[in-house]
Amino acid sequence: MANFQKCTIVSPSNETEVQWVLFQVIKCKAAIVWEAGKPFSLEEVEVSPPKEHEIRVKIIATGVCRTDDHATSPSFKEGLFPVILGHEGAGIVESIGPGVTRFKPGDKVIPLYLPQCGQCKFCLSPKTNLCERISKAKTPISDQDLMLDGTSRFMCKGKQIYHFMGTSTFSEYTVVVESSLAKIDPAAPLDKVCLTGCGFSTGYGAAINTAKVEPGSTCAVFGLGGVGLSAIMGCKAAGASRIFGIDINKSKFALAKELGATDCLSPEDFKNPIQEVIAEMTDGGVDFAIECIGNIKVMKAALCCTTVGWGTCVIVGVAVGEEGFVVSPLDLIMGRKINATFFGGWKGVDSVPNLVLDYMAGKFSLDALVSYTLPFDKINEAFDLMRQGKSNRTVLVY
Ligand code: PAD
Ligand code: ZN
Ligand code: ZN
Repeated sequence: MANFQKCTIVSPSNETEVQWVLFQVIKCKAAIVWEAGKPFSLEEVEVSPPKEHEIRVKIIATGVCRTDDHATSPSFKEGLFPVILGHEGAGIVESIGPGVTRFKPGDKVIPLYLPQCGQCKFCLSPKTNLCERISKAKTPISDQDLMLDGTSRFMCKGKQIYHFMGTSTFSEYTVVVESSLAKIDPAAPLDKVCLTGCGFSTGYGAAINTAKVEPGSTCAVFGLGGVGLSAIMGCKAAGASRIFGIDINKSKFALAKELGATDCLSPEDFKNPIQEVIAEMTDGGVDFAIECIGNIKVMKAALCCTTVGWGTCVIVGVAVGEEGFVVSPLDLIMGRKINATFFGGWKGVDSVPNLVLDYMAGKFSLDALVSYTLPFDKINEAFDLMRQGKSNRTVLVY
């Protein structure tokens, strides 16, 4: 009887029933990247039962974020392969491991790539949303390639497959640690609120929590993908009076304006560098600039388009394989500030359930960010749409 437990299980058709179940390996569909730079390969994987303080989740929907694309790039040196990527998912708890108290089968949940253990010095401080479980990672997206016991819960063709960011939502079933999971409202539509698992929360929080955009201020958001458009929503919610949306892809401008941008600019339309153009239009520079691309040159431009005295630049974009950029001490002495955000500054276990409720109460739109909803099997098409600049977010449903 050692492997049998009485528990509520969720069937593939999402019905719940109480059964004595043998905690067994589940065979399901997943998208594996076998080598850097290679497309996603749809495979049948074996997903082990959750161990102590772990939860096995049936993923219902997952967004596709640029960070997953960075992680497949050969220039991302810390990447481990074969891997199951995906970090913007929503699902239903299928089974729980020993010691789990906050969740039960059937709960609707969002996996969190930035955990909140609730006990470490970072979790206990209101100054950061970092958690010790991830604080020693070389890069924010290199950690949690395996579970805490140093093993994987995924096998395919006899090989161990790496996890990604502790979430691996490109698998129909995934296993996550209890502190990497937020419980959300049972009525939440999972094919929309999955965006609170990354893109929306990051951009919106970059404006509200990290930049701390003020009423009546001027803002510039560089990059109008899912993250940048969410930053525009954040600037608007914070009461900014003028919001520049900057992108080289002008097809992004209409939605940016709908969501709150007052001026949309393409750097390619001007002879002068975009930071000079913005400074001229704003009497010396904006109060807040937010970089949502992951391009070192644009990060520098974002800093330089802020006003001396108090201009704040927030970096959101992840630049992989890049050296960094030089900041002149004079910029800092003249009062410009530079900051960056990890998951929009939110402590996920506490905040994501509230963001979901705010969405359900109509405080902001996630629907506008979803350019396409596709079946999971079309994952490579979803990435092509992003690379071609044709989508802000594609949501894949299982
Ligand atoms: P995306 O690729 O959907 O959007 C990027 C946008 O930038 C596109 O609209 C591009 O056209 C535009 N763009 C590209 N180059 C330029 C340029 N030189 N000048 C102006 N515009 C340009 O990406 P996304 O919205 O999914 O993600 C944006 C970045 O944020 C990306 O680097 C991702 O890795 C990072 C990210 N960071 C966090 C975090 O916690 N810090 C979380 C989520 C995503
Ligand atoms: Zn992301
Ligand atoms: Zn912690």
